[in-house]
Amino acid sequence: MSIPSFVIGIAGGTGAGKTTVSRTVAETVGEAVTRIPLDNYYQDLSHLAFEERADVNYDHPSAFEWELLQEHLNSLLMGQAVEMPQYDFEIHNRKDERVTVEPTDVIVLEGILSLYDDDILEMLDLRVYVMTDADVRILRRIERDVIDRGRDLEGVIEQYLGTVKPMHEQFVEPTKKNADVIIPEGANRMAVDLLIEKVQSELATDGTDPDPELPAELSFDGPR
Ligand code: UZR
Ligand code: MG
Repeated sequence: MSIPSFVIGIAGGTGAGKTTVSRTVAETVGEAVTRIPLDNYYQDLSHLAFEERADVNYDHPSAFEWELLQEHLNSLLMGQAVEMPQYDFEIHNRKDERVTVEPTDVIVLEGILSLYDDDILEMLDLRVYVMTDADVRILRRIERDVIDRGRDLEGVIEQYLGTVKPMHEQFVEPTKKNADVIIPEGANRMAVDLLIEKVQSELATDGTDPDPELPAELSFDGPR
């Protein structure tokens, strides 16, 4: 177990490629990286019937349990393990079981509104926005929801036009201005490689002085 030294947030619209980018980073760098999908922090809606849950606006910030996410990130940053909820898209609800997540050197928070909440933004060392054209995103979304999540095409279109698109424009897209880096197209290999290099260099300098040989006024931590 370790105290995380580098926390990355990866935001962007549905189908932008956020999960692919963060999975590629996690798989390439290895076990020093822990992925926190924002999807797992959708509110617990067990008190609602399935039909009511299907009608919830999951693209609005109020759909997420921000306090729990903050609490978990804080715990991880203090070196404590958390019991992370799991989300089931087919039933639009949290699963009963949670998984234990141990803190590692690098944490990657990934989800549509990862760059939305001020308190969360403060915890992030690197803020990334994956920017993919809306037509590509809706095609991916149709493929994923119809094939992987057993939804029908009409429902996907209705949801997209009814909530996904307007909420994207109102809440997700504006968070682009909070980003340090914008990745055009999720699977952009060069951008992902640069991200991986950055993570690896952070791991290499973890907890050490940038260059102990340099006098303080010349080191990066010294006065500018
Ligand atoms: P990503 N979502 C569902 O479709 N059902 C749920 O129960 C919970 C979430 C969708 C959500 C959002 N929107 O667009 C998307 N709707 O999951 C976010 N409508 O996931 O970032 O992987 O696309
Ligand atoms: Mg995803």
